[in-house]
Amino acid sequence: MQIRESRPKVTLVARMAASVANYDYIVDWEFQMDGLVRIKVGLSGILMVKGTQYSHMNQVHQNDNMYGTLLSENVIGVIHDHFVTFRLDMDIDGADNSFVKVAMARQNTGAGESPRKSYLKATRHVARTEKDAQVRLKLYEPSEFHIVNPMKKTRVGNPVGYKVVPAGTAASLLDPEDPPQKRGAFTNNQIWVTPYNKTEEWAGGLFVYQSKGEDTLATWSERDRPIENKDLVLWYTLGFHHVPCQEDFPIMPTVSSSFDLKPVNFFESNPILGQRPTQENDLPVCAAAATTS
Ligand SMILES: [Cu+2]
Repeated sequence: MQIRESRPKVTLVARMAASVANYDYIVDWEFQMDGLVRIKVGLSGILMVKGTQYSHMNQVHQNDNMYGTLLSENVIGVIHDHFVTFRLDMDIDGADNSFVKVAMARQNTGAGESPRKSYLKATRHVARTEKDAQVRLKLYEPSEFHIVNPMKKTRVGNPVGYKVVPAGTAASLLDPEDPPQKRGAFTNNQIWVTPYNKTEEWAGGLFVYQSKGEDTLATWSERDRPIENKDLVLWYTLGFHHVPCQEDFPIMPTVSSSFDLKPVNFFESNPILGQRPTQENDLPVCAAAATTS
């Protein structure tokens, strides 16, 4: 007898929408049944534009500094960035956690050892202090980023953890000494880990527009405090570079990106298996067409 079964995927979504100046930011927290938490950010709004004498690109000389795209007659959409930072007060099976970078690298085989030239190796590095946990993403030096509870182990002895899984993001291109970059210095890295401190809540500081960057995540983290087996806060920054295009005008279609918090040796096996259907009717009993008549 062949048993076939299908179930709808059920995801709990908690949505928050914030109107900030000329944009709306839609933040979705998706809680999935396999333990994955996907955090999505969607941006829509009205572009920041400036006036121009140009009404057609044939009037623009190569050396003219437009710093944007001609969207319509006499309207330029200026190049800009968006950064959304998440303050994640992680508590994996208890308050005291550690941050582990799992770096992947190519290992070359020795001469005559194998017909293969290379294979992959993963090396775990437990971050001891804050500076050890500042991460700039690199495609050709990949790492996984785990938050683990070193005191809690699975049946086979792995520390229980969740990993932060970056997806599409962007790094700031401004000069580090540029005033907006000093105020937004939390964008200097995509990941930071700090020991929990209730006064350190806003990555750009409390009074961003009046500040000289003296109260940001970057200044707090400069103290390089110990973060091993401590109550930790993980900061992840999602970025978007935006070179406007005509489709963004006069109102923008939604642009979105996301990152995941994914269980890594948190469950003993795939937590989906053996889960009960959410409703009785979710579990159809299928039979071959010939036997149903
Ligand atoms: Cu934009």
